Amino acid sequence: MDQSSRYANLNLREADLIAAGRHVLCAYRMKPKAAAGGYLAAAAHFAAESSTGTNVEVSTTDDFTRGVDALVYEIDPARELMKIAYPIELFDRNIIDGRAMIASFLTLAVGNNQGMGDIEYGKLQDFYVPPAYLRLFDGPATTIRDLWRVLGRPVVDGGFIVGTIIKPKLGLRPKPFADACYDFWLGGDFIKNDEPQGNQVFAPFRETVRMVNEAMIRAQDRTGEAKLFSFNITGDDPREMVARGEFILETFGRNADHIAFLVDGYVAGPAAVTTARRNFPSQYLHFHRAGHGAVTSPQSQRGYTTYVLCKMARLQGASGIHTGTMGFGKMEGEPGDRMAAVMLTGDSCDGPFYHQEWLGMNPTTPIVSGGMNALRMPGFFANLGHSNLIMTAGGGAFGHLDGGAAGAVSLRQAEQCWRAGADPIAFARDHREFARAFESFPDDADRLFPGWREQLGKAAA
Ligand code: RUB
Repeated sequence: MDQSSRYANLNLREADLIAAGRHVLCAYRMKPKAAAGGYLAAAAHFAAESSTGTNVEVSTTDDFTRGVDALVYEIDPARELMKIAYPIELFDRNIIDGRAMIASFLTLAVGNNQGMGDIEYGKLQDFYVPPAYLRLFDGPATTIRDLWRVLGRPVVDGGFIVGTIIKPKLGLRPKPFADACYDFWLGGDFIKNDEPQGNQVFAPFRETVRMVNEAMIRAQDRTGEAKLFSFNITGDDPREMVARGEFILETFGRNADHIAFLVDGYVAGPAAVTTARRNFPSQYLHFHRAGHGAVTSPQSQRGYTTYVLCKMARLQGASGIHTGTMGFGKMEGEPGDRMAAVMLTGDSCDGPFYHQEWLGMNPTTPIVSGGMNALRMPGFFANLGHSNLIMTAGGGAFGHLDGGAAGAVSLRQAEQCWRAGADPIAFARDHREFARAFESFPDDADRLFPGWREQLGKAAA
């Protein structure tokens, strides 16, 4: 059934829709199946299934219903581009406080439409949120400014936060885990749990938390610097997340503001993110995105993009989210991914299809992670253009030949090298830990800095 007379209006102008402020606008890359009856008919069915309709007309529809239909307002079949306007009334709101929820946005915009029989694929590329809907989202309660404050830095342009992920990913008992933390903190600022670390039988949660607290106190005493830890509190059950969070804060006591809470926001979903955001509004909320590649990868024709994931995370209230390494690390990504990092921190941002005004909503820190080491960093920063962010390098710290503390120092020196605009090989001559990164990661050194062995000579040995 062709529903385009009801669910499409190609005369609508995007600028008018934005000016009226009553619709969430979504841009998809969509391809219909051959039997769909043409691009517009498929698009209209997509909009129907994502709002008030189904594949047939139902007798219960009335005039009010038709007033909240989602409408296809632009198509470009050659580019597989389809844009849909969703009236904001369609989206579910909390009964407890009238606030919006990302679960409802996803249920409509990336819900049933992902499995329709007449659609080959439809992937959400960008979305625009009008002010009347934007203000219903929590947004971040804490930001990188809170971490800079703990570190004793300026709260504007407080700079690079040197981080790691305790490796190995699994298999450390509490003592070696805490020892690794102490070692890294001698040179670095921030440690996060690797995302599967929690309450394994060989590393009971409470014992590990107590030992990390002791390691933090020792590292702070030794260095005279504040240290930060991001604990994984992800769970299927909100009560489990709250129990973990409360135990951590109680254990860290006077250092509780040095603690971030990490939530695996893709696998555990928006409910888990909001559990952390609302139960612990004073803590930095670290959105880890393990699993997101299943839908965000350029190889995946369905789902949504990394940009969309990041935008949803800011709305939900993530203080920071992983943005990938933009092609400089081990995970999929490309230099153009910086658009997501810019969107997360700005107040007025251009996305791939839409301009978004954030109206003062707190920013979300880009967290850069995945296969980074000191040698890959100068290129990364040159592409992004700033270093007001958190980078966590697991292999890049604990894979350093001289251990975690030297690894941390090499990461800090790499950022200094970029900021000074120095030639990395020349900089390495009088920065020992950075020089040793060349020996530690020789494949990267050969690829990025051919001739480094001859030029560095003894400095790296
Ligand atoms: C990093 C690591 C992180 C990834 C996730 O370890 O395992 O979980 O950063 O990727 P290492 P992303 O530094 O040893 O590679 O940040 O892209 O979500």
